[in-house]
Amino acid sequence: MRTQVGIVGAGPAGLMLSHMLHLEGIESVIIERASREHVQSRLRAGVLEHGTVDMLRELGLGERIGKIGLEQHAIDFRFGGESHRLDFHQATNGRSAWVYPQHELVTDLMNARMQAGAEILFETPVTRIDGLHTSKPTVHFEQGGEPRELVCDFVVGCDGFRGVCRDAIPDTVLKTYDRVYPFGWLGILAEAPAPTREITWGCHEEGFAMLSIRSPSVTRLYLQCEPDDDPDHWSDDHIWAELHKRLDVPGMPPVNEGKIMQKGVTAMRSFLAEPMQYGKLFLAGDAAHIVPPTGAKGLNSAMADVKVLGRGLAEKYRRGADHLLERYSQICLKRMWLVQRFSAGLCTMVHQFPGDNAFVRRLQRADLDYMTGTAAGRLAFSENFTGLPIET
Ligand code: RFL
Repeated sequence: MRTQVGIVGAGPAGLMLSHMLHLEGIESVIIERASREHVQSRLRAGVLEHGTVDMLRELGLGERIGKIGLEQHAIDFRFGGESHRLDFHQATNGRSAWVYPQHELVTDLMNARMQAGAEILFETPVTRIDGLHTSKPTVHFEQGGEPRELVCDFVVGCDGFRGVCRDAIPDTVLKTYDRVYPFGWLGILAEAPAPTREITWGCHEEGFAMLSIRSPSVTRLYLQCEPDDDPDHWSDDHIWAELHKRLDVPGMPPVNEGKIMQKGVTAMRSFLAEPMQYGKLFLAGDAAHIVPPTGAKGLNSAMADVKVLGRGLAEKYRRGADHLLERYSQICLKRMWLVQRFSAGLCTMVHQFPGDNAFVRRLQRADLDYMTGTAAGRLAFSENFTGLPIET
């Protein structure tokens, strides 16, 4: 098999890149380890930045988000027994965020690619890639248990944190940065109307909690827990008691209880790999970087990488210009370190770390007071939360 751009992974990064390339008349093949059903049903991210939504609209993918996406103007931070509403729409003169679940975005992308007759191979795990410094970079994969090869001009690793593409960069070249947090998130999906349309964060001295509307009858809720907690150790009664304790404040409607439809624990880490390009290989999305979910940046950062890469490849094929492609890693890393700074900072501000003393806890409180109670604090949060600019 041969194609222009071989893409490993049919997550949001791989599908979006393939869609962008198609609009530019560039051929691609996506090779995905899992089944189509599995890819489309994974419940993950839920909050999109202003720039991500603009990008979806510009690329003809704005219809369903216009119908079922929920535009957000503020976050309600709850601490000290009070509500502190931070209006990021006002602080940024009109920028928003949208609640739009990742599986809906993946469905939009999958439908667009399928309608255009895209070549996406499912249940075909990639085993390795090679030839990255030759004119025939090759993706080796398995199909029905048989070894197969895809020869391309460029290979893009959109295969997530546990993919194989990053391994193709030699240890002497690749530098990784990592922080593992001593807690995780227990996430539930509940058949219950959210008490408010706005995302609510409980910054409580017994642990963080978060609430986000998913639809008029479904709420997504998270609780800080042990990083290796077994979700089955949390009874429904215990979950609701903790959510009430960490999120409810006087004068605001309490958390609504309902049937718990899904329950899982996510560990938390910050991770970044440098460089994001090696020969004819480019890494995009979780393959290159992971952030704790607190800042809602993982999916959005994947979209930012793909925007730069899609334009770079378009310039290369259209005009033979290498300018943007050569700067891909540098452009993405510069933005990504700012995203890491925001995500790690926010994660540290709102969670309880085992062993922290009273002084550290008062500093956390002072950070929350500054962020919600001063114009400078509100602006800094709002610029980052609604999305930093993407240089292309
Ligand atoms: P993905 O989605 O992990 O897709 C990678 C794909 O590659 C495939 N793959 C392979 N295919 C072939 N051969 C191999 N050897 C392969 N190895 C892997 C996999 O099967 C998969 O299909 O990476 P991508 O495309 O970079 O997208 C990244 C996002 O999925 C991720 O960053 C977000 O979900 C993170 N995230 C959030 N991001 C946001 O922007 N806003 C949010 O509100 C938000 N909330 C979250 C989140 C992630 C969470 N979890 C579960 C980690 C909330 C949670 C709880």
